Amino acid sequence: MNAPLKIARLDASQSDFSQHLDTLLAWEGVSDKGVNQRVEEIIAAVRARGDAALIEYTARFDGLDVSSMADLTLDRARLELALERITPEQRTALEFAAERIRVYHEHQVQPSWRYTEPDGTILGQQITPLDRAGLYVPGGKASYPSSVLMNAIPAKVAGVREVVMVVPTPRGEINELVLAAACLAGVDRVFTLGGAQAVAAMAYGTETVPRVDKIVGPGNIYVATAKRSVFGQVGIDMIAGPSEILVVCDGQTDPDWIAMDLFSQAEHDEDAQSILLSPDADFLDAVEASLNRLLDGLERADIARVSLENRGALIKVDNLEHACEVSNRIAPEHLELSVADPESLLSQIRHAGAIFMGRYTPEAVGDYCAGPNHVLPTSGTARFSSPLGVYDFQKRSSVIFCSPEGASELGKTASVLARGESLTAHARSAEYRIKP
Ligand code: HSO
Ligand code: ZN
Repeated sequence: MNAPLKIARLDASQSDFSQHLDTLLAWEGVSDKGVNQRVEEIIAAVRARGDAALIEYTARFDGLDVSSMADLTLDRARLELALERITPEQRTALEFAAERIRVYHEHQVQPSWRYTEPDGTILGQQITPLDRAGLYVPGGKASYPSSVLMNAIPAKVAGVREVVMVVPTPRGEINELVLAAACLAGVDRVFTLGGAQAVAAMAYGTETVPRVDKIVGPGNIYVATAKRSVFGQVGIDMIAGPSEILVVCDGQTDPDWIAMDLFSQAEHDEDAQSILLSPDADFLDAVEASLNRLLDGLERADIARVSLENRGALIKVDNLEHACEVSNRIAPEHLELSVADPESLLSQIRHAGAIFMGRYTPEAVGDYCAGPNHVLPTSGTARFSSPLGVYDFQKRSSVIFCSPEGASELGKTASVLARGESLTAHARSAEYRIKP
C-alpha cells in the first residue's frame, strides 16, 4: 500500500484563499542562462554551416551517425509505409480522428471580404495562407501522434502549400504512429532532427531543410528557447507551459470519473496541474478517496502523484457561480463543467482554452478526436489567446482600391493630416489626385 496522496484542500470563501491560489498557480516560465547560451551557439552554427552542423549535432545529441542529410529525410512514400505498419485498429482510430479534426477546422476558414462605397471605392481584406509551415514534434515520452494531427491539419485546411515536420529519432528509434499521423494529416516532408538545431534549420533554412514561415509545436526547454530566439525571423505559435485542467462539479458526477479526469492531466508530467472546484465538501472527500484508490492502477502513477501533490487542489466553493468566478481567475487551459446544466454556466465563463460541457465530456475525448484543437493557451494565457486554429496559418492583407472620386475626397483629409505631421510628400501625393 502506497502513502496516501497529499493533495491540497482549500476553501475559496476563506480570506487567505487568494494568496493560496496565487501560490498554487505560480509558474515560472523556464529561462536558463546556460541553456540560452548553448541554444544561441547551436543557432549560429546551423546558420553558418547548414547541413554539416545538423549532421554533427544529430550525431552528438541523438547518437545517430549519418553521412548525409538523405539519411535524415523521410518522404511521403516512407510516411505511407508507416501507415501500413501500424495496427488496423490504430489506423482506423487515426483516420477517424483526423477526419473529425478536419471537419471542425474547416469551420474556421476565414473568407476574404470587401465592400464598395457609394463613390466606387472598394475596401477589403484578402486572406492568404502561409507558404510553408514547420511542425516540431518532440521525441521520447511527449511524442504524441494526436499532436501531429492537431498541428498539421489546421495548416493544411488553411491551404499552406508545404508542411514540413521535424522529429528527433534518438539512436534511430522511429515512432511509426507519429509518421502515420503525419501521413494522414498531409505532412509533405519529414526530417529526423530535433532540438534547437531543428528549430534553427526551419527558421533559417539549410541546403536541405527549407526555411519555413512559421514554426509550431511543443518541445523541451531547448526547443522553447530556440523558438523564442528565432521569433521575428519566423512566426511561432506559442511557448506552451505545462498542461492544466480545471473541473467544476456540482457533486452529482461519479467521483471515479472526476478522479480519472484529474489524473488524465496529471499523468502528462510532474508540472501539470489538476484542480477540482465543487460546492459539495462531501463530494471533494469522495473524489479524494477515488484518487487514492485509483492511483496505483495507472501506468504513470509516479508522475501523476508528483503532479497532484505539487500543483493539484480540491477546492470548496460557495456555489456554481462562485466556481465560475474562481475559474475566470485561473483562466484554465481545459475547463470541464461537470454539472446538470452546463449551458447556464457557459455565459459566465470568460477565460478558458476549451470548455467541456456536462458529465459526458471528458477532456480525453477533446485531446484525441472530438474535433477541436488540443493545442490550447496554458498558464492563464487564455485571458488573451485562443486555441491553435486555421487562423494561425492564414494572414490578412488589407485591400484599398480608390475610385477617382474616392481619391479626390480622401485626398483632402489625407492632405490636412499629412501637413499636420509636416510630411509634405505625403500631402502632395494625396493632393495630386484631388479634382480641381
Ligand atoms: N492534454 C494535452 C494533449 C494531449 N493529451 C495529447 C493526450 N495526448 C494538452 O492539451
Ligand atoms: Zn492530454
